[in-house]
Amino acid sequence: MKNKTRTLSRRKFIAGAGAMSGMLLTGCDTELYTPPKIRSGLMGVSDVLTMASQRLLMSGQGLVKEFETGDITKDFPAWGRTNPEDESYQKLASNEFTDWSLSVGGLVNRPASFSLQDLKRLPSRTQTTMHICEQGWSAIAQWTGVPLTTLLEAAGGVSQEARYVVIDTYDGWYDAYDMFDVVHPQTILAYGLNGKDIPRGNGAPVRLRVERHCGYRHLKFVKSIQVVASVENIGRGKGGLLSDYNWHWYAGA
Ligand SMILES: Nc1nc2c(c(=O)[nH]1)N[C@H]1C(S)=C(S)[C@@H](COP(=O)(O)O)O[C@H]1N2
Ligand SMILES: [Mo]
Repeated sequence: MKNKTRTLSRRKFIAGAGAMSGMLLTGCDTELYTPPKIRSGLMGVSDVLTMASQRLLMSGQGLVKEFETGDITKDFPAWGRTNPEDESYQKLASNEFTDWSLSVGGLVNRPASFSLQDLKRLPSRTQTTMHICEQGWSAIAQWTGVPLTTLLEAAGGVSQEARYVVIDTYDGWYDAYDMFDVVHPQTILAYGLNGKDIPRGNGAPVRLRVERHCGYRHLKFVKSIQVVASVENIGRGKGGLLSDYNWHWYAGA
């Protein structure tokens, strides 16, 4: 956020619209997040992951509010891109994504590819959360998917140098997530929306849920995942499509 005042007034606007009333932590509330205190000074996230004791790291991280199923918004919007034109995507979609697979590469110990069935066989998490789009709407839905940490562990864990997870999608969006977001318990690769497979418009077959962030970071139509030490060589090097092209979500929205 370059301009704090405008960011805050934007949030006040959302609160004024009643979308965030009574909520402590929610999507977009990145300012409230304080990095956890770790006893022995600096400790690489990769160490923490390989020690399988992410709880130490996560203990300082708040969860966003989770709602009851009765709070779910009828007809969750399909917003932004709703059907990637990409030829390979269309081919996969025409076959119910049976041939879809997610490659997990880069700084993982055992690069691997996961089919939708593989993902569904891994331990899952279900969460009912409020999605807040920076363009002025919000809605509650229940998402089911694989925690990103679980997936990285299925790929052998990450190496010492790992700092970001970069996600590419079938409509050309990409973004990078730091390890605090990656190990956050509510960061999942979702394949279910309100108990059913995610519909095309909401990012079929798999979309990211990264609950503390605004709508645009919840990438849909996930294509591949790579773990990197730096975002220098990703896109134009600023860590995501929107930063690369100077699109600031609060500008004029
Ligand atoms: N790949 C991709 N991901 C995307 C978008 C998009 O156009 N393409 N739109 C973003 C925005 S701005 C929002 S608010 C949410 C919308 O998710 P929904 O369509 O499930 O409501 O997806 C985000 N992820
Ligand atoms: Mo959005």
